[in-house]
Amino acid sequence: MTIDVATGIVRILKQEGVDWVSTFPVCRVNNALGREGLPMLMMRDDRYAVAVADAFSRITAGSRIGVCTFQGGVNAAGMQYAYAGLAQAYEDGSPVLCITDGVPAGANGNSQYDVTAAMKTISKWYGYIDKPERTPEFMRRAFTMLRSGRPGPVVLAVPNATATYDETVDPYRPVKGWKSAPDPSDVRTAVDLLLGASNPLIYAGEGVIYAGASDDLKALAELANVPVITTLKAKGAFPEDHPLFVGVRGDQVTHYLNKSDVILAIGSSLSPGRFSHGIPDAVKKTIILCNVDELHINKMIPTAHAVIGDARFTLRALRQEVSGRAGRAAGNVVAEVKAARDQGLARYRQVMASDEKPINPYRVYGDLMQVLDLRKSFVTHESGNTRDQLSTVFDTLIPRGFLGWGNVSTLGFSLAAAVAAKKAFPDRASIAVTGEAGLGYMLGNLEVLLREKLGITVVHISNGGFAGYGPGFWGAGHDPYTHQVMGPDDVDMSKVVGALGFHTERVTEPSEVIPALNRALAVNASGRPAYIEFICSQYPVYGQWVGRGEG
Ligand SMILES: Cc1ncc(C[n+]2csc(CCOP(=O)(O)OP(=O)(O)O)c2C)c(N)n1
Ligand SMILES: [Mg+2]
Repeated sequence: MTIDVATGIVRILKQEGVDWVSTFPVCRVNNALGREGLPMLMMRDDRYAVAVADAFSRITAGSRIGVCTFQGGVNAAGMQYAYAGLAQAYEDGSPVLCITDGVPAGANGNSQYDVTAAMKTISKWYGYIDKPERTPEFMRRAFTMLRSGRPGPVVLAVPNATATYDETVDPYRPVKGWKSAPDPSDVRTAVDLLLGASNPLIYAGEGVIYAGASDDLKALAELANVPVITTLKAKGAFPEDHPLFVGVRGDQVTHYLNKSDVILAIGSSLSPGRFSHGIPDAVKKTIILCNVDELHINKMIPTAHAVIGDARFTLRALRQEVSGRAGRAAGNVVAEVKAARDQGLARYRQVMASDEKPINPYRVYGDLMQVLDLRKSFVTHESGNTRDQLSTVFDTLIPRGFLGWGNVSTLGFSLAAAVAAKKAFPDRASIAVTGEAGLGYMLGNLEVLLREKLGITVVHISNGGFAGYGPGFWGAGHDPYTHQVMGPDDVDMSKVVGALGFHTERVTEPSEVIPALNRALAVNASGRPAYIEFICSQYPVYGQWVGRGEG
C-alpha cells in the first residue's frame, strides 16, 4: 500500500502505543494525526507542546513515550519557541519524541536560523527523513534511542510530508528497547567497598526511576543497612517515610554528605549543577558510580570504582552479592537517621503548623500533605522558592508522587507536568505549586485545562515578588532591583483566573488552607481545574545544596 510520510509516521506511532500527541500548530504531520484518529492535545504555545510530552515521558519513567509536533522548516517560528522546551528536556535527559517539518530539498540555507544546527545541540539524535521510504527506518531508530541507554530527546524532521512510499516493503515492528547488565566483577568490588565503609551513603538519582528500580533500591539499602539521599529529580525513588531516608536537602543531608566515607551513587551522574549537591571533600571519599553511561565516570570528581549498567540490573546484582556476605551490623544507623532528620526538619515542622499571617508557605505544604492521599497524587514545584521549600519538606511516598525537575529550571514547567500527570494517571490528584513568575508563564495555557477538562489544581504561593534564587527577598545574596512585581494588594489573580472559568479562591486565613484545598480537589474530581491563591509571607528559608556558597 502506498501511503504518504505523515500517514506512515502516525500509523507507526499507533503501533508504538502512542495514544495522543501534544502540539501547537502548524506542523505538516498534524492533519495525518487528525485523519488517522490519533488525538492531539493542542497547547497554546510550542514550548508547552514539548514540555507536556517531555513531562509525560518523565512521569511514566519512559514506559510511555511522550510525543509532540511543532512547526519547523523554512518558517521555523514554532521551533524557535519550542527550543526552550527541548533544551530543558535535553538538559534533564527526558526521552521525548519531537516531530517537526524539515527544511525541504532546495530550500536549505535560505533562512538565517539553522534548523539542523539548532536541533543537534539539544537532542540525543536529530533525524532528517531525506527519502520517504526511510520513514520506518527513522522511526525504528528513534524509538530504539528513546527506549535504550541514557534517556534524551529525539527530533525527527520531515521535509516532505506528502511524499509517498510503499508501506509493505519494510513493515514496521514496534521496538522493545534494550538494557545492559553490569560486569559481575565490578559488582563484587562495589560491594567490597560498600560493606567495608565506616559511614556509607547511597546517593540515588533519576536513573533508578527510569529503570523502575525503586523496590530494588529499598531492598539494597535495607540489606546493607545504608542511609539514602536522593537528587531533586529522583525525589520519590526511595520512600520518604522509610527509616533509612535522610532527605533531598537540608542540614541532615549536609551532615550525611560530610560524614560519609563511601558514596554509592546509583542512577545519578553526580554532576554538581545549580540544583544538586556537590560532594564535599570528594577527593577524600571513595565514590562508587553506578550509571548507564560511561561518560559520567570521572566526569567532575574522581570515581574510585564504576559499575556500568541499567540501574535495576545493577541493584539486583548488588543485592545478590550483599546477601551472600556477612551484612553490616544494625548498630544505630536508623536511630541516627531519625535524630538527624528530627534536628534538620525541626524548624520547618514548626512553620508547617504556623498560624501567622500572611500565611507561611510551609503551612500550605504541610496542609497539602494532610489533604492529599500521598500514594495517589502528584505534586510538582516551580522554579524559585516553591522548588527549594517543597524539596526540603514534602514527603514523597511513591515514585513520581512528586516530580522534581530542572538541572536548569525553566519557569512554567509545572503546569506542563501537572497536565502530563493527569494524562498518565487520570485518577490521581494533580497539583502544580507555583510563584508569580511561573504563573505568568502558564497563563496562556490555562485555557487548555478547561477545554480538555483536566481537573488540576494550581496552588499559587502569592508572595508579591520574585524570590528567585538564594535569599531572594532579604539577606545576603538578595537581588534588590529585580524582585518587585504587582502583588496581591494590587491585583486579585483569583478573579483573573476565575473569569476564565476555573474554580478559584483567594485564601488569607491559615485555618482556611485545608478547606480550600479540599474544595479544589472536589471540583477537580469532576474535571474542572482550580486555582487557589494563598496570600503568603516572603520566606526564603529552605535546605541548602552542599558544596555551594549559596542556596
Ligand atoms: C525561563 C526562566 N527564566 C528565568 C529564570 C530565573 N528565575 C528563577 S526563579 C525566578 C523568579 C521566581 O519568582 P516567583 O515565581 O514569584 O517565585 P518565588 O521565588 O517568589 O516563590 C526567576 C526569574 C528561570 N528559572 N526560568
Ligand atoms: Mg513570588
